[in-house]
Amino acid sequence: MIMFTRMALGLTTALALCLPASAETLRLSHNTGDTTTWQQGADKFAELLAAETGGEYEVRVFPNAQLSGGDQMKQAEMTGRGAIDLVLTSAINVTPLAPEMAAFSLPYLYSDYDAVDRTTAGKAGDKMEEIMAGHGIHILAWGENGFREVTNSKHPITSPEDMQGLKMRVAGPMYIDVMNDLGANPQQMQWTETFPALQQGVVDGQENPIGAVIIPQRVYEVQKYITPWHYSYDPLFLGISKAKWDGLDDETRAQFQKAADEAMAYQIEISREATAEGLEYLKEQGMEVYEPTPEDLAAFKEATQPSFDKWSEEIGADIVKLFTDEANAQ
Ligand code: X2X
Repeated sequence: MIMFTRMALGLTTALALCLPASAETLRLSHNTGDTTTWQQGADKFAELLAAETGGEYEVRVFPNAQLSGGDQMKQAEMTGRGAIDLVLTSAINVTPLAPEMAAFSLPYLYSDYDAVDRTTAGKAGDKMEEIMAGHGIHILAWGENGFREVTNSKHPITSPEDMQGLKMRVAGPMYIDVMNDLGANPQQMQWTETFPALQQGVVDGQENPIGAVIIPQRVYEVQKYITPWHYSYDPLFLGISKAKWDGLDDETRAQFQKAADEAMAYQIEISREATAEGLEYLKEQGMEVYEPTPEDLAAFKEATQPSFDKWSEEIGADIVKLFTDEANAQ
């Protein structure tokens, strides 16, 4: 009996040595549904972090901004004060907290993905990380929402004139100004409320990236027309509450970093793949695609220049220059 107890104790001790004392659960908030590439990126991070840390950290992913009562703009502020551990959200969502983050999404800033990647990997990205750290969020890695394309239920959008009077759902403040430039009637609305609003005709249209959001959230079921006008780019970032980050030792930080880098590289890859094949898929689902000509794009760009200028002032000329220099570098 004594022998048995000793053995049992020995076993328990051995087990305790190879299993983490107690796994810490971290809550990750994002504001799209559980079918998107955002969710897939978050799940990948959870899986990689558990593997890296031998199960010491468990990440629970909460979609649809559940942790901030459905308010997508509140997630960042809550992460900043440590009420949420991790956040995966897009730049436009944090502009109430850090207006500088709107720099990424200035109308027609980027011509392609290479231009985007130069800024997230360059001085512009570093500057944004510094600014977000000032709001209590340590950015681990950049991901991708993508180029935001316009859809609606009324008619094809071929020119700024076609936007006249359309009731457009938008996510954030800068897009209100851009839609006003185009003569549309913008309305700020939570993403989670947008599908029913489109379905019931409360709004006529919306704009979102094809691979990351439009396809996985089945926007084609409630919208007929799409124009890939690439008017604004929106990056994702995976951020951790700075208080949490500051409390981690160097080894653990390296594990978080590796998991975040790999998860966001994966999230960017699947978003770009889904976007590349996306228009074909949307046609099969019954959507009508208008592919704008270079002249059409020039007209949209010209029409939205007032918002570019207004928001450049809001963001600050130095920061805008970091972005334009890197976006336009060859
Ligand atoms: O709300 C949106 O449009 C979305 C999902 O793209 C963002 O979070 C900005």
